[in-house]
Amino acid sequence: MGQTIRFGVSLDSELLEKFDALCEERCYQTRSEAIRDLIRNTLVQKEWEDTGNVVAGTLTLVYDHHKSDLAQRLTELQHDHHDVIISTIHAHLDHDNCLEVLILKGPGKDVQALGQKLISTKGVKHGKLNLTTTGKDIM
Ligand code: NI
Repeated sequence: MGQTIRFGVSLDSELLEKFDALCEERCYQTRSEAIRDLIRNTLVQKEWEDTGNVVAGTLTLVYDHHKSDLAQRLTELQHDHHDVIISTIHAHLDHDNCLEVLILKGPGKDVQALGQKLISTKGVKHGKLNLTTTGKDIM
């Protein structure tokens, strides 16, 4: 971790008002902490865009396990990509619906491709991939 540097930011007053309102809404104690989070989020996003980097993330899927061979197809896809799946949690939401959360880690392009394959599998009602970083290069 480097030393802390103070720097000034020039900003339109209306934009600053909106930013301060956002800081309050999101419970930031100081503008600095909010700006640090914004910078970190942008750096994390850049990491995923650079698809060769290793990313971590979760994929949430909701599906009806009665739908033809859907559960089996999802399991097969997961076995085909076991190298990027760290863990899977399955919850039976109700009589029909299942919720699955996959914890993923691997090259950005592989994690995103698997996420897209699973989400677009016919019969999946909802899917969302949330990517983050291993944090290795971010303070
Ligand atoms: Ni289930």
